[in-house]
Amino acid sequence: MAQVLPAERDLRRVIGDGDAVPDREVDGLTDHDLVELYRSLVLLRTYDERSVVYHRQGRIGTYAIYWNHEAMQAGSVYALEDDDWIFPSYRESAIGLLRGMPASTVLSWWRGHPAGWWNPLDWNVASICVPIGTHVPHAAGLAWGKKLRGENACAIAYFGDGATSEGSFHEGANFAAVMRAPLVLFCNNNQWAISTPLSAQTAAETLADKAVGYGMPGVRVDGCDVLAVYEATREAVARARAGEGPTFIEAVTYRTAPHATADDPSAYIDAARVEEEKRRECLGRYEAYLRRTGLLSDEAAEAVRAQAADLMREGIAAAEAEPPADPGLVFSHAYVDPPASLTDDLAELKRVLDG
Ligand SMILES: Cc1ncc(C[n+]2csc(CCOP(=O)(O)OP(=O)(O)O)c2C)c(N)n1
Ligand SMILES: [Mg+2]
Repeated sequence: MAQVLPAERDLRRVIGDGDAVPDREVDGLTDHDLVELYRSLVLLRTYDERSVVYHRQGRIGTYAIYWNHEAMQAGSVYALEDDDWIFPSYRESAIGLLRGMPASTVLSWWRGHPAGWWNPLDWNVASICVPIGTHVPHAAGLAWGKKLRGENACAIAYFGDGATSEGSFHEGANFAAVMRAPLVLFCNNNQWAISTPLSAQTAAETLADKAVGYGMPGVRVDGCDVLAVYEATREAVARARAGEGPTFIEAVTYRTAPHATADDPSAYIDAARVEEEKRRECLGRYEAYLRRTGLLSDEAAEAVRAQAADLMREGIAAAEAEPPADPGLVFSHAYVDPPASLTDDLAELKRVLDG
């Protein structure tokens, strides 16, 4: 029997507050690693902030904002090897950038253009999953397959607090634990599922407690602390590679942006809490940490930001240079034998577009 410990209740932290709470160090991380993590954070932040502007300009469609979720994504991906598979939800739409995927590809996805349909094998990044939690069993299956083939790679699935109420989360978590699949279950607990607060989502004291029921360790980490996220994920990955099965990571944060560009959170959110959380947002905290350790100058920070801004400028230009998509694609790939009504709908769409 696997020995299952009660979930770590306390939030794991590495970055202090520059005052009473001291900084810790993560074993094995070099100065180069620390600066690379900064690059990742800035890249993701720049993608997110530019995307909101592009949305307002009508250049991309509805967009799921991930502002202040960057530390969870950058820290966890940095703990992976390139052979490891990433299964993102819409909240991690741009996570492929950390593997070198062009910004134009992700922007095309949000433009609803087929240039945004990448081949998962090219980056070991699965398609962005919009249905809540349905990618968890996919990730568990892929991880189990890696184990059966004797490969060393693992998989990580990203999902939200709301996803832990879905059947597919349960099925994937249970299956991975029973099969000892090399899987990391990474829960972004931003405390909201659109307008549903965490208190209405679960009666469990913490989400990490759920791990115990599946027979896997559960870890709680400060989701705004990129180094704590890295450290926790590195341990989970080591367990996975050692044949010890999955780990559930609950990264705790608070959603400070709307759920997506189509949402108006003023109807339900606590505005004072949002302001408080914004003051401890993950990029600013990491920047302050790097300055305390003497690893980041104003010039270096500016150069990293300028590089990310250039990448986005080139990305949107490349996405907009794509030839218009064939509207027929909307009707493809769903049916082997499309029903007659779809043929009629396609003909009508073409008439409207041509007219
Ligand atoms: C199966 C399914 N049911 C409902 C929805 C509608 N929906 C979109 S986002 C969302 C909230 C998900 O919240 P959470 O899992 O906490 O992720 P977050 O958006 O906070 O990252 C819901 C219910 C969906 N996309 N898929
Ligand atoms: Mg959520």
